[in-house]
Formats: sequence, structure tokens, C-alpha cells
Amino acid sequence: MRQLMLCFGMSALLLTNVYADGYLWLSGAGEMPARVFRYNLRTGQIDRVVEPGRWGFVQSRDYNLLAYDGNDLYVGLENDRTLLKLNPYTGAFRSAFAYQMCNCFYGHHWMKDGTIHNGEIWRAAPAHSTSSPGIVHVSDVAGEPTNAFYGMNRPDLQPIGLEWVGDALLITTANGLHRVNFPDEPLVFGAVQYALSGVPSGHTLGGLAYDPAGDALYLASADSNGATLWRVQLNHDAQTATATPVDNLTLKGYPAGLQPTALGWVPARAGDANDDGCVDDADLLEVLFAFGANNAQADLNRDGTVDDADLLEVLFNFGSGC
Ligand SMILES: [Ca+2]
Ligand SMILES: [Ca+2]
Repeated sequence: MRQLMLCFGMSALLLTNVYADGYLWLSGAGEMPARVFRYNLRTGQIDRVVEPGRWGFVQSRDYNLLAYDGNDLYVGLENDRTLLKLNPYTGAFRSAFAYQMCNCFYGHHWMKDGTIHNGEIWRAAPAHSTSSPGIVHVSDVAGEPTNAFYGMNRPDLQPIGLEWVGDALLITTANGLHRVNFPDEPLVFGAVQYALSGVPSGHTLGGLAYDPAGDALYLASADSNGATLWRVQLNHDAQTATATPVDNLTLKGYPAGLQPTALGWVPARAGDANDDGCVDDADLLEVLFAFGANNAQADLNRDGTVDDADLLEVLFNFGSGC
């Protein structure tokens, strides 16, 4: 355990200021109804917990995060057509709409992670049963039916995490990371496994999220002791993936025993010291009250001190997002 802690500490040092600031929203499968959690890269804390079941929609044992489309954070229920649009910073409810899909999968898909790519919603959907192939479903962001879905030619692959990284569609299964291959025939694809190093073999792999501005791919995994957030470096030619720990999520407030089946990336707004998506008086006060201190919340440029530079970041962005 001590070695593990040292490892996290060292990697945190090495990776300081490497990340683009932002938030990784995590699902938490294993509770009924489930919650979703926001991990803040700047402060290194789980700083928001949302309970979608309180809004009166169908309760779910796993609210699978999809993605941020520039305005909303999309959250789906594990086994229902409803999609929720949330404030991407606070997680507050904004709206809900029906998620169209093929009737043949309704009630049987237990959908997991997802992403928005070229205006379409992609979701990982494990097989209906052990004898049928896994599915990745496609809809569009307005919920209009596309009736497009893709099977896999590998019944043994049960997708959990799903993310586009450039022109590569990646999925995780419980114990492997794969790149999807789209062959010529429609509705069927295959996958090639990448050799994944860094993640302990006892961990179940979960959601994937990609920050295009920082060119950073994130992965969540867990075992019975807790969950870990990783950054993954891909080598498509060598078909390898190297994971480096970003943080021990359970030490930061993510409950042990839950599975982070989905991960969603939302970039931070410059100058937003209190992480509510709006740069205003509250951010100014956050910086002023911490002036001169080593305070991660107010240290917007992550140089270890709250000073003029952080204050200017608030002032230059004042009013943004409000
Ligand atoms: Ca703010
Ligand atoms: Ca600073």
C-alpha cells in the first residue's frame, strides 16, 4: 500500500501541469439507485455527487455517462430509452428526451459508456446473453431514430467503456482494451486487442474518456478495494496501451465497491475557481481569500501559489459562462 501511495505521489509530481484542466464524470454501478461523481483534475478531488433518481425518472442501478457536446452532459439510464441532459459543471438537471433504439434491444442491453462523435451518440452495449454478440448502438444527439447499430464478430467481447480517439473507436471489456475495426459489410465489426500495461490484472476495466485539447485518454478501473483513474498512452502501430495512474479515486471520495463503468470528459472554463461553469464574483473571492497560499481550489494555473496570475485569469475571463 505504501508503495502504491508513493507511486501515486510520484506520478502526480511528474504529471503536474501536463493535464488540461477539466472534470471527469464517473458512473458508479452497484447501488440502487446509482449516483454519478465528478472528479476535478485541478483539485484532485471527487467534488460533486449527483443522484439522478431524485428527479423522478426511471431509477437505474447504473447511470452511464455519455459525453459533453459543448453544452450539455448526456447521461443515460442503464436499461431505458431516456437520456438526461445535465449542466456539465454542476450536474444539475436540464432536460430529458427519449433515446431511440431498435426495439429488439430494449430491455436487454444494459448499456454502458458512450460518446458523441460527428453528432451521433455511440454507446457500449454488452450482449443480451452469453450466446449473442456485443453491440454498439448509434443514435443522434436529438434522439432521432437512426436505427443504426453495429454487432461485433466476437461474441466473447462484452463492451463496457467506449470512446473515439481521433479516427479510432476504442472499447474496454472487463479485462482488455480493444480498437474496433469497421469492415466493408454494414452492422458488423471486429476488434483487435491492444496489449495494456500498468493496470493490475485484478482490476475490472471501465469507462474511457478523451480530452481532445490535451490529447489525453483517461480510463477508470476498479477492484473490490476501490477505483483508480489512469491516463493511457496508445501506440496504434505496436497495438499497445500504457496506463499511468492519475489518482486513487477511492481515497478522493469515490466509494469502494462501485464500478466506474463510464467516464465523461468536460473541459474546465478558464478563471472558474469554484468550478461551477461561470466566472463571476465568487471566483474573484475564491482567489482573494486564498491569496498567497498554496490552495489547489484557487490556484488556477497550478503553479503552487495563489497570486496575481490567478487573479488575472479570473479578471480576463470575468462574465464567461454566466
Ligand atoms: Ca465560478
Ligand atoms: Ca497560481
